[in-house]
Amino acid sequence: LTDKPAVLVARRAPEAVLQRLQASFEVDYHDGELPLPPAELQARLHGKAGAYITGTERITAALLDACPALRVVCTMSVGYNHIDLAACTARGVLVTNTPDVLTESTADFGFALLMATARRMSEGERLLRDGGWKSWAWDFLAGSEVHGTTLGILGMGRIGQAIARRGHFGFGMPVIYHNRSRLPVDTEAELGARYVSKETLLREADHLVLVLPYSAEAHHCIAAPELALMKPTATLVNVARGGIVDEDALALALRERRIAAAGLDVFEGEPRVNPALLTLPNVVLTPHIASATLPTRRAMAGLAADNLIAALTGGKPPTPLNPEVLSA
Ligand code: 8YV
Repeated sequence: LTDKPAVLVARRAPEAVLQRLQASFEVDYHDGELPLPPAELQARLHGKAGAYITGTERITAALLDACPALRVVCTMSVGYNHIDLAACTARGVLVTNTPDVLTESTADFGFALLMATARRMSEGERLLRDGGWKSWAWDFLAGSEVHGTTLGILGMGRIGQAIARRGHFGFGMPVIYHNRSRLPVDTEAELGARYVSKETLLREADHLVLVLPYSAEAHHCIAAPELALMKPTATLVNVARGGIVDEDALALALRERRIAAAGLDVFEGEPRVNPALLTLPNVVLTPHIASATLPTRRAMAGLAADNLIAALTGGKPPTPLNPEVLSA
């Protein structure tokens, strides 16, 4: 018998992180790449004080009610739309996420996806691998310009600002953005960013990057009417959550060339991908890897562990989402 708190580590974690957790806790470890089915997640969380999860395991009010011993949920992700935060707060369950440590690598990937999409990299590689590279023409695989064109950002949080910085300083791009709230004037000046309405953003962006958190309000906020406002030469990039975009409407707009191309790292039903997207030439599709560098993933896992250890050993969790439960 041990007096260490019991926790569930619900997905494979880096070895060093697991060892730190095992030093502090009685760890029930799901050493797998697939998420636990919801019923098994609930069964294994029962009686545990803490949960170390990723961006996939859903934490619902019903699950919380079935696991009354649970005091803290630490997700190894910055997004937390998979967690019912209000239900956690109402039950005094602390929730933590992993902001900041993934900002720069996610912005790198967002910009890379923009480049790959505008410059038709996947299409070119597919053609080459399929033996279709036979000739040269002046417009062979000619794409859209990136440098000097207008970069639009929907959702100007930490990652949005990091992408804006890359566009402004690296590629001489005028930046326009729309967000729930305006940035301070000096931050706008530093990023060369201009606040505009959502409609102006859609109309004026040459490359539009979605980096807003997912919520009921953000669900399908890019659908047919929004796509209709975009330039036929524009590209759309999504590194946020799939549910922000109406994928059927997007596939139609891409097929009819009402926008030029899209780069998507996230999908509404992932890991399932809408078949309408899979057959289009003018898309770059990646399997939700915007934060996937080893240093960043280690930092995210380490921060999730820091939060879990602090929360259950009387320390101060570094990145709480509902710090009010700590003072209750
Ligand atoms: C994660 C993410 O890879 O942080 C997020 O919100 O979407 C990604 O960085 C994913 O959620 C796994 O935890």
